[in-house]
Order: sequence, then C-alpha cells, then structure tokens
Amino acid sequence: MKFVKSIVAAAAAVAVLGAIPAVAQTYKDEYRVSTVVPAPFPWGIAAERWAELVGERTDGRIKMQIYPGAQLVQGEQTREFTAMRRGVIDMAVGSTINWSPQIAELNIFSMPFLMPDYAAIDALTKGPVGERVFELIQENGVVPLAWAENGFREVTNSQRAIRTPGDMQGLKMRVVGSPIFNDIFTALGANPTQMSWADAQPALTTGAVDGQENPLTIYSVLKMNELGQDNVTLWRYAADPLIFAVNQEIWDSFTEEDQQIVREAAVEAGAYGVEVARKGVTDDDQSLIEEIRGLGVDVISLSDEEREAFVEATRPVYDAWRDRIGADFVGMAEESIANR
Ligand code: X2X
Repeated sequence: MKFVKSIVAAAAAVAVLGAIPAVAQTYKDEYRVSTVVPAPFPWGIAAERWAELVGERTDGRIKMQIYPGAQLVQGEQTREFTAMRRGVIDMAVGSTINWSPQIAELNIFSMPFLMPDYAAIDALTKGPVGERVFELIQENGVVPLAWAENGFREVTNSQRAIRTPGDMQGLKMRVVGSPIFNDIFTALGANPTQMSWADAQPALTTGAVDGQENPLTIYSVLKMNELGQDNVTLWRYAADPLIFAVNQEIWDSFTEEDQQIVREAAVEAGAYGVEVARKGVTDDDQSLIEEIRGLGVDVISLSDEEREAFVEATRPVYDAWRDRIGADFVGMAEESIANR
C-alpha cells in the first residue's frame, strides 16, 4: 500500500512538473531584431520576411520588431554581435563584416578577390566554411540559423573612373569596420577611413569622403548617383553574406515547436533575401546595372586582365590575413571555391 501511495505521489509530481514548462512559457512583448539597413534594401526585406513568417506561424506568440540603423547599439554596427550575445539585442540579421571584430574567421568573406562569382559565395556559405562559421558563432553564445546576402561590394567615387590600382591613388574612401578593409585600400594607394554606415551617409553627402564600397543594391536604394558617386567599378573584390541569429537565452526560452518555426522561417527568408539581393546584378540579369548606367553613371566592368592588377596589388594583404584568420581555414575556403 505504501508502495502504491508513493507511486501515486510520484506520478502526481511528474504530472505537476510536466505541466510547469507549459504554464511558465512566457514571451516578451516584442523581440528586438537588429539590422543595419531597412527595407527596401534587400537586407531589410529579408529581415521583414523573417518577422512576418514567424508572426504568422506562431499566431503572434513571437512578435519580432525590426530596429534598423544598428540603433540598438547607437549605430555602432561592429558592436552588434556583442550586444546580441549579452541580450541587449534579441535577434539580428547581421553582416559578416560587422561581426568580424568578434569572430576573426568571418573575415574570410572580405579576403580580397577570393570569391570571383556567386557560385563561390554559395560554395562557402553552403559548405564546410559555413558550417565552421556557425559552430564558432554558437561557441560564442549566439544561435545562428540561416544565411542571406548583402552582396558583392563594388567601388564607387566622385572623382574619376577606376580601371587600375593607380586610379585609386589618394582617394579618400569610407570603409567598413574590419581592419582588413583599411589594409586593402591602403595597399591600393587610397586613403581609407573607417566609419559606421550612420556616419558614411553624411560623409558622402558633404563630400568629406570621395568614395565608398557597397553592393549596387545599396547604391541604388540610396541613390548614390545623386551624392556625386558617378563612377562605379564592378570588381567583385569581396562580398558580405548576412546571418540570421538569436541570443542563446531567448532561444532557450522558446519551445521546440517555436524554435523550429523560427529556424525554418529564417531559412526561407534567407533564400528569398539572396534572390532579392542578386536581382539585376548577376551575369544572367544585368538589369540593375543597366538601370544605373541609364542614370548617366559610368559603370565599368573590369576585364580579367584589369582585375588581375588589383589581385596582384592586394596579394600581400591576402597573405597577411591568411595568417590572421588561420591558414587551414583559408585553405578550406580556397578548396571549396576551386571545387564549386
Ligand atoms: O556599412 C556598410 O557599408 C554596410 C551597410 O554594407 C554594412 O553594414 C556592412
């Protein structure tokens, strides 16, 4: 009888304990999602799609609110990853460039002229390099879910057409937040200044800088031609994928069902984001490039030979950063690209 009683008591305890997670399942009023640029930039579109899909599929249980302009870190986009790790930011769709100060391996996508085409970007994000990057992010206390894309970063300026490294001589260039960009533009003879996106826009408007580098989708949404950026050189020297990620504690607070919804929505939004980011700027579809030419902008496509001169000029930077990032990891990337 005693035995039966204790079984009943144990069963009751299990029932109560079992019920606790469901009862205790709480949600925040909103989950704060950080991005640098909003819609209609492809980056913002990808983030919005993620939020929409999650909202629909959780019947509003998980409400994601997008905070563009890296405003949750006062515009300092290179602090986004740390803020997400600490829970100041719940979720983010972030550029590999902006998170590279915390995870050196993310500089792989900024290695000059490593990725010649879109298949090369895919070979990295969808292969062992991408897997390793996700492991590293996870080890840093953030849950990575999916990839999207900012795009190939093309160089623009207000002064002159750029066809050779010599044309870059002395140009004041705004560069993004990893020191590898300073090294690349210094090697090319330009005069780089690192600044946030928030500071870059006024700097371009006032002419404090001569030029910048960003995907053509960014150029076109921002109408950079109206800011005097009427020389564009397509050189595909680097590209930044985007990563969808969630703070670990927030992730752990979700039920398995919710986790699955959030992850699948990120994968879908990421695929859509890549599609939008590549529209009009691929070998098969040059419509955005033509549209920009139509505005009277000088858009130069480098020949292979011309491009090679830039590859040569930045080779010492590539070699130095191979050591900083890790020779094995860079070798893995080179191999994935060679076999794409
Ligand atoms: O700051 C930039 O140039 C941007 C918007 O492309 C990134 O956040 C990497």
